[in-house]
Amino acid sequence: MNTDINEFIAGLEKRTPGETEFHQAVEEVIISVWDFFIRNPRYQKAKILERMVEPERVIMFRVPWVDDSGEVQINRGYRVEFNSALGPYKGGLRFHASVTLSILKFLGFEQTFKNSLTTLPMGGGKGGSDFSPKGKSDGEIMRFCQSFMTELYRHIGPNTDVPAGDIGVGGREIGFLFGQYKRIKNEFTGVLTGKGLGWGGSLIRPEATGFGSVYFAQHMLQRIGKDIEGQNFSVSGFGNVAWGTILKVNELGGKVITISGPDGYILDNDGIKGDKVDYLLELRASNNDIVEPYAHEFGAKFVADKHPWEVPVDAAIPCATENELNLDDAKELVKNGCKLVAEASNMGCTAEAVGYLSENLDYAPGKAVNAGGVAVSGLEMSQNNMRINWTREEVDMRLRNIMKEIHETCVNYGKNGKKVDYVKGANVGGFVKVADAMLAQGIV
Ligand code: 2IT
Repeated sequence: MNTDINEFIAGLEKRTPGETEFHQAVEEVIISVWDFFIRNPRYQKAKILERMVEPERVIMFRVPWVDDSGEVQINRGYRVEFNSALGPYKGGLRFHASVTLSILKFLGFEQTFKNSLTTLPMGGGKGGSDFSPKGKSDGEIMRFCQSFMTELYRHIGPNTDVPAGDIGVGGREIGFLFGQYKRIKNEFTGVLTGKGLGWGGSLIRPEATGFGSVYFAQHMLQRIGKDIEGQNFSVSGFGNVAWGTILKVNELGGKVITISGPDGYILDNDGIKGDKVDYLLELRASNNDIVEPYAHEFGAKFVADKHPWEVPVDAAIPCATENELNLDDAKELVKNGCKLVAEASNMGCTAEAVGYLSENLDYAPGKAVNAGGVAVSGLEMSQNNMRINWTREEVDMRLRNIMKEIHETCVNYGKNGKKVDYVKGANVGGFVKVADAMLAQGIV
């Protein structure tokens, strides 16, 4: 039996060579839950951790499509069905040139604990493709989505696996994917979330990841006697998560002064508000994947090839992608007086940055902070199954309650004297439910 954490990690690395992002995500969880695991022989005996780090199923497939010039293109499609102990596999699809099996395994692994934290009945999964929407026409995106779904449809279903969006997959892509699923299966079901409002989508789903992240940050701040109002925030990214985050920070009286893209970051000391927030949607819809045009449009400063973490702020909310904030960035934030980092991106901080931030300010990990997105996906599934639509107020009230409960779970499992170890809180809180369900369901 495995009672040595280093042996456990070495074994994992040996079985999954080169999957560095996956190793990073697993190690963080293993370190958090190890004591708990060792103290509970029934988990050890049933090899719960060993089973948890092995996806239930990995599907990889060819996605051929024809571009606008008539040339045949081949991409690779994936669905990692990680854990179904708590419900149907649930998690987004990512379309980005950087997508690898390692990245989707790390995302699917984290999704399992995140979904557990939401308290809703959802297992964990993730999928996507190395297809890059950058520079593609709407027609090309549609043909790619149709080809992708022509293979994926046989593996998913409203009670089996319910994908949604992630980086590179928004309302437009979900529409194309849903249309093809419906055409092949001749079934109108809630097989995807993030659907349009007129055809089965939920109010607040587009805003949910950002709104939920700010609700979570608000609880973190309130615990240390502060509030959103009057605070300056830095945000990275300029997609759906950044957009929702900025809307909610503004509503609660804070100010967001940065966004970023692969080309660099924008510094707008007047605050990103009003029309400027709507402009983010235009930037994303253009498929160019750059933020510099914002500077020309609104007379703000553009800093090429840099991350926004060098800007002095009270709080930072990373909203872009994994490992977007490293140890040097963490030191810079702390040096400049930042008091809080609420990670809205999945594994946005490197392991070294997490260590440094946790010691020097209040830091919470993506699987807790950004769980509002998948939580409202869960609410979309409920509405689809009941064939009703909840009001904006109803969905928002449920989202607020879920984020409050996730914060309480983190405090319960992560309290350490006056401080809260949000990493431990989120990991142990997410783990217990999944582990107990796996125990109850036998060796499967
Ligand atoms: O990382 C995430 O939680 C998502 N991309 C959302 C997943 C979902 O099923 O809504």
